[in-house]
Amino acid sequence: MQTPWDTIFAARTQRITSSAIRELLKVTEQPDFISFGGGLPAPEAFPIAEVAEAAQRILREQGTQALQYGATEGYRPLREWVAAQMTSEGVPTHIENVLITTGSQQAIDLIGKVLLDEDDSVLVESPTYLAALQAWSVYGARYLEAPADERGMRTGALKKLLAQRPKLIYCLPNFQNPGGVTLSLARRRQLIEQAARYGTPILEDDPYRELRFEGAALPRLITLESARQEQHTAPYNGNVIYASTFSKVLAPGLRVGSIVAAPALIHKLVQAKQSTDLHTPTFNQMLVYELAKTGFLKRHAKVIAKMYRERRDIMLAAMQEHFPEGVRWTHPQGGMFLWVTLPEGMDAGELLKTAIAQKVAFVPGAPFHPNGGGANTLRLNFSNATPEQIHTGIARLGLAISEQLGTHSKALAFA
Ligand code: N5F
Repeated sequence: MQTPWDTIFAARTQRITSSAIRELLKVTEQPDFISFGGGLPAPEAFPIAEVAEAAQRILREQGTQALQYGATEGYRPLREWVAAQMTSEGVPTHIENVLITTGSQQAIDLIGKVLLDEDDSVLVESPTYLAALQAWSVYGARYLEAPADERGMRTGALKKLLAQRPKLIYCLPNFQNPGGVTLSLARRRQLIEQAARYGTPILEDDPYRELRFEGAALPRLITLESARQEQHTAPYNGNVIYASTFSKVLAPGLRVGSIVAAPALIHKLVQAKQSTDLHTPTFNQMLVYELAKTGFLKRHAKVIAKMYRERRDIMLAAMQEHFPEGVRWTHPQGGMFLWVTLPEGMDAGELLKTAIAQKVAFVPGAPFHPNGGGANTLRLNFSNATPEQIHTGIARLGLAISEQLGTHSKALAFA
């Protein structure tokens, strides 16, 4: 007898859904397809020669260690590097504050695993990173939404929301995914202050920080919060959980990220990670460390930011040229995404069908809204396509929007 799989899945699998981004990746693999969908780095920016050279050196000099199991906490020199980095940014960080993760996606998942009980709520920006929602929904999370505008999460709404006692606040302060917006300094301060009042932890998810195109960098939430702590020596013991990743400044295929947080939380996260994957690949961690310790990654981030800035500018100009009136979009100061709002009543999911027929894709905005809404919004990635593809792709998309808009206004006229 064949196993009836559908009938034996655990009850929680009903809450496991597939990511709109991952699903889209399959469609966009066709030739001549232009994708503004997934947040993929520009392949031209991968430092292949440097990685090859470091890999050979590691295998030659530390080959047995590189290929062996390692500690769940992570490769010690890389943890020390992260700690030194954060300390220099005003957060007194000890190695016991640091956990190396398999990408920051794992950080998000592990945090859900150790903090969220069924029906616990998480306060999120709206819209927010859909794969965080996807991860936490499995643990039975519910969501409270603080809407975001051009200056990030609207902190005016916080008091009322925090009174509902969410377990966690999830915030993406820099070049937010999906909005592309950056949390202002005043709002950063308000967020820290309000969260401290209730003792609510904040997960600061910050993968795009190094990819700033213009303007001065704003302090991290963890840095602002650390300054408020009574204790100014390591280990850091505050309420902010800082998640970072090497995916955007080096390569996502290596799957290396990090968490900096209070030792008591790190300890629990380590236990949770043990049963998940034992540890992040040793070889990959050593590679990251080799490229980080020399300052190469810092310099390389600047090269990437320059490339993405050019792509953002091309996309903004092309949208100005090709998008019909009534369509609005954000102007990110960095990162990889911008956010488009179509005229009220239009449906980005419907638009995607027309767009795919014209060989261009984006991620519809609805899945970034945990409690519904956002049907007329969409996310565009500008890092992965070449300048030529951006020109062509935005022209195709403009045409698709105009077509849809025509049908839409006709439908309205006849209604
Ligand atoms: O560190 P890593 O590679 O696991 O990145 C996860 C992650 C965590 N937090 C935020 C805010 C992110 O934007 C990401 C990466 N997100 C990309 C996206 O398109 O939204 C990558 C998804 C790529 C994919 O699903 O193939």
